[in-house]
Amino acid sequence: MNDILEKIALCVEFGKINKVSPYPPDMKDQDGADELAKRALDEGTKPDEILDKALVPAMAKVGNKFSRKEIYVPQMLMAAKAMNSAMVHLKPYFQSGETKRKGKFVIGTVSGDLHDIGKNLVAMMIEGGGWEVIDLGVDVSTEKFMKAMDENPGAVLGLSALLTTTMENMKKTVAAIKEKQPGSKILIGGAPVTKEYCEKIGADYYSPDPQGAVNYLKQLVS
Ligand code: B1M
Repeated sequence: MNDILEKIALCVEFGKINKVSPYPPDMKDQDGADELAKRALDEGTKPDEILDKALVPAMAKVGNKFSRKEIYVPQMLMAAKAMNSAMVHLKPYFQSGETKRKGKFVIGTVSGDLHDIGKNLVAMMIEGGGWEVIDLGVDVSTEKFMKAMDENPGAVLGLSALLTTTMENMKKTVAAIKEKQPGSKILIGGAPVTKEYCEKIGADYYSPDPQGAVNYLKQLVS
């Protein structure tokens, strides 16, 4: 890997957003993911190379450290922010169609549920994994999920629920989507959700954490 890609990867892994960002203290006054991604593009590095060789592996490292409880939510959010600051420069290329994404991922927190911290982490990690993420937000009705899936054929659907009461709405959404689009893939997660519940409601996969979600999507397209 070339020097600038290695530096971008380190910035993302350790949450160095830009030069003025004081975090992490041992990278103070150094360029962050923001400046380095812009420079890499200016020097002719392809956007998909920055994504595949720097951002994706760095976010995978972050996800694995989080799964192993070596880092916690704040560090993961800083890493995701650093990744987003690089993505700002890459997005125009992806949006113009010049560079292809791996696929589309529609995500939301189910109806009645306002918790979005975990859902946002999953969305960020999946975006860092090279997917286009359509984030419908919180308290998303079955109808809204169905509309988004209709508008984005072939998209994988992700449902998050944090309350035992709203898990029931997950079941409703899964049933409605599977009836209309039997071939669609649905991934579910959230603190009260389990593998057994996933099997019971006919979703395709349960992941306890963002990295598991990224790995599931990765194997869908490999
Ligand atoms: Co709420 N809340 N809350 N809350 N809240 C919980 C979930 C609760 C366990 C607290 C408790 O009582 N101990 C409890 C639920 C009890 C239950 O149902 N069994 C609870 C309750 C009761 C409530 C209210 C009803 C309280 C009230 O008003 N009486 C109310 C409900 C509002 C509503 O949604 N309608 C409520 C409100 C809130 C706040 C608004 C104040 C706030 C949410 C702010 C926000 O999200 N923007 C809040 C918070 C912060 C929490 C706790 C403290 C933290 C949740 C969190 O963000 N965790 C929570 C207690 C706790 O968990 N310690 C609690 C960190 C986050 C990174 O983890 O979301 O689990 P998590 O996501 C993980 C995994 O689950 C997974 O990846 C993430 C990273 O590892 N994951 C997925 C998540 N989604 C995934 C999707 C996937 C794959 C993996 O694929 C698609």
